[in-house]
Order: sequence, then structure tokens, then C-alpha cells
Amino acid sequence: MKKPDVLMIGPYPDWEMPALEAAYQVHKLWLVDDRDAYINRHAEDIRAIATRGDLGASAELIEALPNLEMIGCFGVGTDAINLTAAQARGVKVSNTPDVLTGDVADLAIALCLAVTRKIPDSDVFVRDGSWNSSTMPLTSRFFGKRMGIVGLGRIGMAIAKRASGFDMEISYHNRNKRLDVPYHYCETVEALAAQCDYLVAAVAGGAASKAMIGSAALIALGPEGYFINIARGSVVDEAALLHSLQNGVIKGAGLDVFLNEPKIDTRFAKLNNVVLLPHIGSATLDTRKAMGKLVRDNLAAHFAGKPLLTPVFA
Ligand code: 8YV
Repeated sequence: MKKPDVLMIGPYPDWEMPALEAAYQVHKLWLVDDRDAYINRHAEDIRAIATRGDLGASAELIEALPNLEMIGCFGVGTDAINLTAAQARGVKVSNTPDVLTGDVADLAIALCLAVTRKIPDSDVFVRDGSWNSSTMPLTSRFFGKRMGIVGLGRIGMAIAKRASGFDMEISYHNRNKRLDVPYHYCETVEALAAQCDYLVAAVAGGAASKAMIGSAALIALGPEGYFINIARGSVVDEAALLHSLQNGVIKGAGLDVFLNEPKIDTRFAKLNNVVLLPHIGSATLDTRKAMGKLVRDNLAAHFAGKPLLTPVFA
């Protein structure tokens, strides 16, 4: 029997390729010079797309593939996939929830600690010999402070669980109030920001959350507050965030995500009250292996005529 044709938009980790190539006729779009010509040539054959959270799948691509049945996303965030176009065509979409939750939540806490306790600066201080002639300035406590989580989904809940271990008071803002949690609900992001020390974005990216954390929320967070983002660059008004960091409107930020990754706004690197990471929330070997397996398991389920393990919509 002919192996199903799968279009890969960008590379997956090397260890994923043998299993993918054993099961599918894999089309590696990132190695192709003329992508449009290649897609035209193979359009009829392609039954699935294997993409990544950062690469997604446009409406144009979905429309160009008449026999497309499913899109598998290596990543939990599907904001770069045109879900409306997929759903309109009856194309199934899977993502990789749960397996990366713990790592992303760990990184949120790591960013809180890193920016508050000046861990990167302290590392430089030891390495460059500054310790021989001076001491690091005192910082402030992290434990026992007030944590405000924007988006209390899987990752938000895992951050809350970790924050409770740091004896923090936990509040959140969500589309809907959750009846199954003991945390304090705030109806607006601004109200949440006004009553927390750490405003942590854990909300899914996409049109509904675009720039939902704006200058009013940053002003409400105030000069002693920190902003942490492990979600998507799009959820914060980046111009307002830069302005707030440059002018002491907030104390600092820990950022794993940005607009226009990896070519981020160069003004971030000039700030000394930020810790900047290259979108590594899920970047552990353990988790990336689990993510790759989940993409393959979803593809296999689909081609075996079974329901997807982790469908994005019913
Ligand atoms: C990945 C992510 O780095 O899961 C997500 O939504 O942002 C990250 O886990 C991304 O999907 C790129 O592969």
C-alpha cells in the first residue's frame, strides 16, 4: 500500500525523521527552492501537514491542498495555523498539549527568580572578577509575593501549583471564572495587574488575546511589579512593554517569547531590567521527545481511521 504523503513545513528534531519516513512519504518543504512550484506539483498527493507551532499553516496553503485531511502541530499553540480555514474544509488539527505543560511552567518560575534575584547578572559578576572588588546589589524576595496569572488553562494551572509552593497569593484572569480553583478571579487584566507583583502571561496566542496586556495593565502592575511572558509575544502590546521597561513603569520582565522571533526588537537587549530567553519553554529533550511522539501518534491514529488523541477542535 502507498504510504500517505505528508508535507513537513520545517524540520523536526533529527530523531523524529526515521519513524516519520518509515510511515509516510515525507515532503520536506524547507529544503525546496521554489515552494509554490513544489506544492503545485504535489498538491493532489498530500493528505497531511506536519508543522510546528512557530510555522503554522496558512489559509493559502490549506486551500492549495485539495486532498488535505489533517494538520499535526509540534507545539501546543496553534495561533499560526488558520483554524478557520482548516475547519471550513473539514481538515482535522492536532497539537501537543499536556506533555509540555510542566516544562513551560518551570520556565515561568525560573524567569521570575532570574529577574528578581538577578541571576544572569550575578553569573556575569562572578565570571568577570567583579566579585573581587565589590558585592552585588541586594534584590527582593520572590516567595510569599502575589502572583497574577493571565489565562488559567493547563499551563496557567501548573504555574499556580508551583507558585503555591512558594507561598504566593494567587489570582488570575480568564475568559471565564473557574469554579474548580481556590484562586481569586479578576474580571479584567488591569484589575489583576493592580493586585499582583508578578503578572504572568499564560494565555493562548491568536486574535482573541492580541495585545490584551496593554499600557493600562502595565501601569496598574506598577514600579515594583514584574511581567513574565511564556505565552506568545502577541499577547502583550510590545511597544507599551518596551516603554514601561525603559521608564520604570514596571520593575522588570522575564520574556521567553516576542513578536517577530527570532529577529526581535533590538531595544530589548539594551535593557538591564529584563531576562531574555530564545523561546525555550518546551525545549527539554524529555519534552521534545514526547511532543514528537504525540505528533506521530496523532498522524497514525488519523490514518488508522481512529479519532485524534489530542484534537484542537471536535
Ligand atoms: C515550541 C511552543 O517551541 O508549544 C508551543 O506552542 O511555543 C513551543 O513548544 C513551538 O511549537 C515550536 O516548535
